Amino acid sequence: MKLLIAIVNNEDSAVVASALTKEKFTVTKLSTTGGFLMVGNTTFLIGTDDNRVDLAKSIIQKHCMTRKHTVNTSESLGRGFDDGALASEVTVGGAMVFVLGVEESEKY
Ligand code: 2BA
Repeated sequence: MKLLIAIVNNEDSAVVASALTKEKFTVTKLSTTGGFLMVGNTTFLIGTDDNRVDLAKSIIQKHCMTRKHTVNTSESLGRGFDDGALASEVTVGGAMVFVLGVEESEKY
């Protein structure tokens, strides 16, 4: 069994959750915050059999878009007030997906 941790843009999260559950994945959706931009994103926890990992990844990839984000002064806290980083543009996602091995999974 594997645990996927998928960090996606808030704007894609509803369609990703819907597409995953439609394919019978069980997901937990967490409200999270990126440490660089300090803006909200969504983290999915997806526990699944090894042979379904590629399907989950392809669903996430299909529904997550890359976006440009202009960084402004009020979002500088996460970068330690680094003046050089202000008013710059970064490319955010698609999605960031980590795949972890699960030693044990039990439901009570
Ligand atoms: P944030 O940390 O808010 O990062 C937003 C975007 O800012 C990143 O997009 C990247 O383009 C840029 N960025 C992040 N850290 C940077 C740095 N130290 N220097 C310069 N630019 C930087 P993505 O790479 O698509 O990441 C989107 C979100 O996914 C991140 O939001 C974070 O919440 C998460 N994430 C990405 N990689 C991660 C990792 N290795 N570990 C944990 N979380 C990660």
